[in-house]
Amino acid sequence: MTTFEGSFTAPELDGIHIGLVVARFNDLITNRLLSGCLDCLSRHGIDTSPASHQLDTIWVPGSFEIPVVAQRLASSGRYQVLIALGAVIRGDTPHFDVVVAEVSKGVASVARDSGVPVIFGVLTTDNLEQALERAGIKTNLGWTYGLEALEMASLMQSLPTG
Ligand code: INI
Repeated sequence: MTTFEGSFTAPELDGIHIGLVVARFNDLITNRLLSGCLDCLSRHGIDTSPASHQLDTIWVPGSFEIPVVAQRLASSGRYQVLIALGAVIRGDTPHFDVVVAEVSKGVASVARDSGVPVIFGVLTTDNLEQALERAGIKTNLGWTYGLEALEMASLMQSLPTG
């Protein structure tokens, strides 16, 4: 029996390329997720400097636009893993369900169709307070998404192909 699991500092992570797709809508939250994510990646040896060749950050207007950009990045062949960061807050708008459905289904199908893992770092909350709690007030899930990205990039490189 062979057991496969990803790690966070493995040699196979040397030189990997990570694409971050970040929604500007609710950027009070998404900027916080992004900084937590970059902190995690940098503490695991990824070059997160402005001159980095390992990391590209692409801003989109809202979470609804994440899948089309993720699809473009995935098909480029440049990235071993993508991270989608967004914040969809229910508030009073029925738009919430439309945006959540589109981004969640879209991100899942990009990952499945391309074979490039896409970390689903889109917060879906009832209100701003819950989003803030998850974006640094209590914990910063951006950090967790960074860790999951490294684990998936490492895991996918260790799995058999063909
Ligand atoms: N986009 C978000 O990322 N979060 C939201 O909470 C949100 N709400 O509530 O409307 C939102 N809407 C914008 C949407 O993602 C698109 O950018 C827009 O509809 C243009 O296509």
